[in-house]
Amino acid sequence: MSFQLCSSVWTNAKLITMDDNNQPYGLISDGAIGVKDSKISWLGTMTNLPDTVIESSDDVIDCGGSLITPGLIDCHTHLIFGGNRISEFEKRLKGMSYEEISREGGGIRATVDATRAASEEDLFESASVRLQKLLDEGITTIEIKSGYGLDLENEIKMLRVARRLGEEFPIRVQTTFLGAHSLPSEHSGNSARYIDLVCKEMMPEIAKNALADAVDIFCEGIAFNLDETRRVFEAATELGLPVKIHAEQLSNQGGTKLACEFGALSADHLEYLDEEGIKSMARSGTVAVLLPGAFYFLRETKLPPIEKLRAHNVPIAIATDLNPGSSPSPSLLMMLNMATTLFNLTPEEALAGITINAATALGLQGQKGKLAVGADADLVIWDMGDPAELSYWIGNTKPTSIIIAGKLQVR
Ligand code: DI6
Ligand code: FE
Repeated sequence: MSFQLCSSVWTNAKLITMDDNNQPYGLISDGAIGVKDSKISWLGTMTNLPDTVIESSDDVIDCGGSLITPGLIDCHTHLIFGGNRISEFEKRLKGMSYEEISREGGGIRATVDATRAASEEDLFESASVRLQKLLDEGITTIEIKSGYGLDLENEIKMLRVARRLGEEFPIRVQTTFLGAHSLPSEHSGNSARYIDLVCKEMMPEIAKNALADAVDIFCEGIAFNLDETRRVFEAATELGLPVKIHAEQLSNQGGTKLACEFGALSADHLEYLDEEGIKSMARSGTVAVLLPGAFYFLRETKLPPIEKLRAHNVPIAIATDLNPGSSPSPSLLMMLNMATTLFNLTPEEALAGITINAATALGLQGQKGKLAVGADADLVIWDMGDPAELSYWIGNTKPTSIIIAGKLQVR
């Protein structure tokens, strides 16, 4: 037998590589892609596909002209939580605002109570149901935040569940410590003391146990201010953890600019971001993660500054923000549709937002989010002729096949 370059090869496919080849979507229209040992080992046009590759592969799958995209990436989720916020949703429908509910002690704090009351097993079970829905849609990499425990024990409980999801599901899980999501009621009126706890006790313990891949904070009038954000970022940097931020979601506090000083991977939400913040993102290579689900569900009317982000070449990612309060949607493809209809992204920009740019937002550029030799063999096959179709349907779009780390997922 000749040297085996690929153990499996998919032929006659439209490859949506999302890799720069001067074609929209990095398209290779009559392509083939081979994998070996969990990586992409060959990729090109059918014309250039060597016979020896086909002859030496264990498996050759004819795609009959279907699309193949990189595995999709949801780079901002709060997948793990107890309970739900249906009654709060009803209050908001009657006119109460998200901020009013939060100031009354509802909102994030209500989910903190329910998450603290839930066992690790309960949290694993409920998060598994949501994760399966994302997997069924072709999501092969996900970021999961803590932030509903808000004390050492419960933040660790959430992060352990996130790590276990990464072990028991084929999906790659990146975890984020979001201890500074909201001030827990037992620290009411003493934000400085809680931030002390986050920086001096929680974060070092979490880092020691390798439970977090990054650190996040909610910088907002109803959450933490710039000084507190700086303290959290300094502590994270000290521990060698990259940072990201929930910023300018409800007001312009300047959190993005500060995050960029710390080389943040991403700044997320950004409806109220100003030009100064955009310029600092361009300088630091920070990804703008836009969350159309939260924009829609909170009935926000101020659009994120898309035109200016484009003008300054800031990479844009799109994510579900899946959480019980502001974005209860386990569908990244629904977000793709909303990114085009609500935020005026082109279908190509939107798809880059859940592939190549989402990979960069997680620090996984080169490895995830594109079809290229040497990248992880996470592929999704779609019975579609045009990649714009991915953002065209409003929900319930399913791929034909999902391959993760070179392995076909049996569903
Ligand atoms: N902004 C959000 O949209 C989520 N967290 C945040 O900081 C919402 C979290 C929640 O309402 O439970
Ligand atoms: Fe969020």
